[in-house]
Amino acid sequence: MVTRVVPSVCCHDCGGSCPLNIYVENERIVKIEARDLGIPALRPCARGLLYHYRVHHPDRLQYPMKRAGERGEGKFVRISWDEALSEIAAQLTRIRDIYGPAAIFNQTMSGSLAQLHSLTLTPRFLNMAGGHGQRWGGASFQGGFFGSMATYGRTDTGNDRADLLNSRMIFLWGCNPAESIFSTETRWYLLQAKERGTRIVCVDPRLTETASTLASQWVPIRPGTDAAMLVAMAYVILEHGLQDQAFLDKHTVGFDMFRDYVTGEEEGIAKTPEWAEKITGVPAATIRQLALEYATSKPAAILAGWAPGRTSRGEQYHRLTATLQAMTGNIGLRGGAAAGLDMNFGILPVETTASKDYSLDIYGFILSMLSNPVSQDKPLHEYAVEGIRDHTIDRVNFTKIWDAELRGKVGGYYSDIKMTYIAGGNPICQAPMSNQGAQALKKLEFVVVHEMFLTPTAKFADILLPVCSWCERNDIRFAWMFGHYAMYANKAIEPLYETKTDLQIFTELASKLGIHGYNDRTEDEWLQLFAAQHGIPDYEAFKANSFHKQESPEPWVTFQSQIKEPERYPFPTPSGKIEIYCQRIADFNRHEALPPIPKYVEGWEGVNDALAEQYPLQLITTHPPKSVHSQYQNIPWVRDIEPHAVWINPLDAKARNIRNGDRVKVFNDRGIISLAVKVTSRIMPGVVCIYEGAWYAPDASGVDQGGCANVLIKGDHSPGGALCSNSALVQIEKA
Ligand SMILES: Nc1nc2c(c(=O)[nH]1)N[C@H]1C(S)=C(S)[C@@H](COP(=O)(O)OP(=O)(O)OC[C@H]3O[C@@H](n4cnc5c(=O)[nH]c(N)nc54)[C@H](O)[C@@H]3O)O[C@H]1N2
Ligand SMILES: Nc1nc2c(c(=O)[nH]1)N[C@H]1C(S)=C(S)[C@@H](COP(=O)(O)OP(=O)(O)OC[C@H]3O[C@@H](n4cnc5c(=O)[nH]c(N)nc54)[C@H](O)[C@@H]3O)O[C@H]1N2
Ligand code: SF4
Ligand SMILES: [Mo]
Repeated sequence: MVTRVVPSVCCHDCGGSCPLNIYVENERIVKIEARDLGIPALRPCARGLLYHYRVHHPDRLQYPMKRAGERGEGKFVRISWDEALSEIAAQLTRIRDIYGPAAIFNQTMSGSLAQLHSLTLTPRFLNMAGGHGQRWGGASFQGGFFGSMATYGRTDTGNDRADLLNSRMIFLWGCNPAESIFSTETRWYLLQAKERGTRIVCVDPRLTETASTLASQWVPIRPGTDAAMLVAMAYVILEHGLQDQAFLDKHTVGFDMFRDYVTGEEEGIAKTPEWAEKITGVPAATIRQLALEYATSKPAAILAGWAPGRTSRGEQYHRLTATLQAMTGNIGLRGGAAAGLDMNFGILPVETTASKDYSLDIYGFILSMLSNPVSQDKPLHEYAVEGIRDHTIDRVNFTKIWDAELRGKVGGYYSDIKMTYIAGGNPICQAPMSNQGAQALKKLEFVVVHEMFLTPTAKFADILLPVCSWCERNDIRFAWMFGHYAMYANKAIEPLYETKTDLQIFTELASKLGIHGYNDRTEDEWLQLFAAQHGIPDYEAFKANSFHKQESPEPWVTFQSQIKEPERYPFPTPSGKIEIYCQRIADFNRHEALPPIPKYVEGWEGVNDALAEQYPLQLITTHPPKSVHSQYQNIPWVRDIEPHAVWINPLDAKARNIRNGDRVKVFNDRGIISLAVKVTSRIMPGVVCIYEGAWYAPDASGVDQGGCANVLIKGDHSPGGALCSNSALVQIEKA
């Protein structure tokens, strides 16, 4: 038997990028191994190594299908590609002509995140077909995006992970790279740093694998209160005169106003560690100790995870991490960090003074989404501020799509939505308000889904199209942080059954609709062009090795030039400086929940909310360590090694007479889910955790037996537009 070994890279949406060898026998993938590039940091996890279980899963969708039963029932009949594409073209034209293009919505999410096959394919197609209803505010990092834009005018604020070796102290704030990756190299460099004696502190309501293996201190904190701890740390730094005043004077605007807020000059409340202890649950002595240690351990880095940003006032946390790094002069410095969004895509860092404010641009996707005839292309952060004034703007926030689909113009939205297009996403499970989502998808006139599997969302399709996995196509892949490398995802096998790539599908649909220019190159031509644009000299060698590393003398540190030569390299903000006070925020709005200087602003569904009487537990819905969102839910070994369960502290369990392994109901006004319970002191009292990603499976009485966390998450956003998947109050009872 001839075995072919295909060099490739894992293309999952985890922030990593891991080299793989894919073994193929008789057009079947029989094994996937780690490919040794001599870079010890780049080691894949089980999801990459077992991807063939998804590729060759017996439930793979094999041919195009058309709905047979009621919408959502999951009954389909086989049709031909030509019938399927003709029906989509006809329905799209009908709906666009009757209701206008804004009636067609794009709900594609992160199913495909390589550079060519990406989430831009859907909006590109819909824009060329006349425009579409668009969203603002994403699921992932809107809090960081907004905070970064406000403070730095830029979102690509990350440093090379290798630079962590230069830090004397590292905060992993709501950040769990041992399990949620964030660039494959992160945990390896953290381990090296720890071995060198760097102090690593994890601030997290849970004792994660990161906290227990990489950190020297775990600081449990109430969800959504991180801003208060950061403000109190600023208080201690000021109290001891430890701020880097020269840095603040030279590189920032608005620090005086921030200082007055912190000391209590502004509103009479000094933001002492004792003040913060009541809000955060973190002992004042701990806050003091950490603040003093931080301010005297230069260079220090705060790695700002995105989970605290997914709370009802999440952008304040992101702005404060940047403000503290500025107060301690730790920006643009080896071993420091700019915080903010803390992400960086691509092979080569580019020193730019330009503002980068469109979220999809930062990924460097090959096919642009082009401009949308229906929606204005203004900077996205402006939508954030308009969005809290009212929601009659020409976009719908990610968290309110179901509501917009259900209520349309009557509900104050800009359009009545009639059709949705989902090409890579499982929004019933992954967007808030799953119960409402099921209602919304039933109400629409037409639903198209491109999928590998019959997911809870795919069940609602009118036309369901089978797509290839990333082993059945060619692509290029970057990680979320510069490692100065790109990887080539080589096609290991031909597309199985009748599957096609999303790009092929949209290309064929475009030609059915008489659209020119959707895609005028082959896969290989696009990738070759892209490689050349990114300075990869020999495309064939890149493809054969599946790897290109751009040599760089030392690890990249963002904003080094801005700090060294501020006249030549101003920050891309209106003031040219780091904006602790943001005039743009002040100009657009006077909403107290979105102040122009970063503050702790109490949000909804925290411990002081009136709802806490009825629903006393704070729910966080963390990314599943052994899955990519909802993607491994149908792989039995994942369920075996990571049984789906709600985490609860022994004190809270005892008070409810609940024992480890019991089946429980977790509920609030938005719904009820049923799942097993994991009693563990690895989560702080008062907080419970359910991993996102479980497949929604309501029973006849409406109780979700799948245990999908998004049944319980509110369909509302932070003022800056963030999904609030870590701001929800619930109660738990024995089932
Ligand atoms: N409660 C809660 N909800 C969350 C989060 C949270 O923390 N808590 N996190 C949010 C975040 S950060 C994100 S990024 C989103 C992710 O949300 P989604 O992107 O909806 O998540 P996935 O479950 O990965 O769904 C992707 C789907 O695409 C399919 N797929 C895979 N490859 C392809 C392909 O090439 N083409 C097509 N057409 N389909 C493909 C997969 O089978 C899968 O069903 O979830 C968000 N939802
Ligand atoms: N294994 C795995 N890795 C992934 C993904 C996946 O699905 N699975 N998804 C990828 C994607 S798309 C994204 S966007 C990233 C998301 O990565 P993150 O944004 O880091 O998200 P989470 O894993 O949800 O949360 C990280 C940690 O924050 C803690 N946390 C939750 N709420 C709070 C809070 O209010 N304050 C503080 N201090 N901590 C809090 C959680 O307990 C958790 O340990 O992960 C990526 N990596
Ligand atoms: S899922 Fe992420 S960490 Fe795991 S192999 Fe794939 S890219 Fe690497
Ligand atoms: Mo994400």
